[in-house]
Amino acid sequence: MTTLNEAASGAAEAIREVATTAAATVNEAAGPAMAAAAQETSLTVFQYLLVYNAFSFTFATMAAATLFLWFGRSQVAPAYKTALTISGLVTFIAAYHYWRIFESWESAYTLKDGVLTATGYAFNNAYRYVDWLLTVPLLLIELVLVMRLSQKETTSKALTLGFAAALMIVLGYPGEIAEDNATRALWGTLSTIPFLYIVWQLFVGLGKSINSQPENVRGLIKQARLLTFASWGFYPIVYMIPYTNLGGGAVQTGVEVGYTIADIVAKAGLGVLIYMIAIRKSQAEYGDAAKA
Ligand code: RET
Repeated sequence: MTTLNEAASGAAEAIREVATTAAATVNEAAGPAMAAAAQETSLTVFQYLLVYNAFSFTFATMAAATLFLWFGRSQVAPAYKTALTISGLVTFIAAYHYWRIFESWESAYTLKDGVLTATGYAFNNAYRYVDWLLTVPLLLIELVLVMRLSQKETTSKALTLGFAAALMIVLGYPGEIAEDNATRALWGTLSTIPFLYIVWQLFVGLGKSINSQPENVRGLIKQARLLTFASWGFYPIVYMIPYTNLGGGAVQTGVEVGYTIADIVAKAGLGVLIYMIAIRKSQAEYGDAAKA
């Protein structure tokens, strides 16, 4: 019995040894292959720098817009201060995320002696979606606030538009990170449903209340609505860049730079328009805004 046990444990030991050696060999073989994979990138040096500079520029733009909008609060009537506070919050949240996106881009690649290599650290594009999840509902609320509708209308519009915006972002993310175009198209289509609802609300729903606005701001509010519509329409177009047969590097550059341009227009651009609307409405309703 003892001999049998001894034989069995000896056999087990031998098997363990063989398995360990085999695993070590596999690891040795996979090691250099994995290291080599980490070096590959289809980005050119130009594309890498273009995205790098776009992120850096956008961080500066968002930070500057935040200061402008928050300092601008003192120039408008109390009723419009919240709209400027929120507008500045949107650009503040964006500035933070662009800083993180920039850092993530920096750590994903190294550019040394004119040679671009991937470090193996993944570029994190979840920052973008987390940013949108926070800022898109705020942007819509900002647009509703500056119109100064009745309490009931403000609450119901802010809630339904905010919810639809969050749904649009949550449904878009699985498609954004999908490897294949079919999955991308599926989630993109689902995300388009709340997107169309928002566009319809902006044009039809808010359109009605525009007519009750003071004469001198109607044009600006329409402009703000149009700017929102045009910049928002740009996002799904950028989302579709991977369907083209441009190379991997060009696709990645197009997506990053495209979303970045859209973000500047949708956040900082809209912020400036909101500021102008608030100033004009303060003047129309209170005369000198500073005294109001
Ligand atoms: C996704 C996925 C594909 C379908 C659609 C999309 C729409 C995105 C939009 C984003 C807007 C972002 C803004 C950010 C600024 O703070 C998610 C790309 C329709 C409209 C305004």
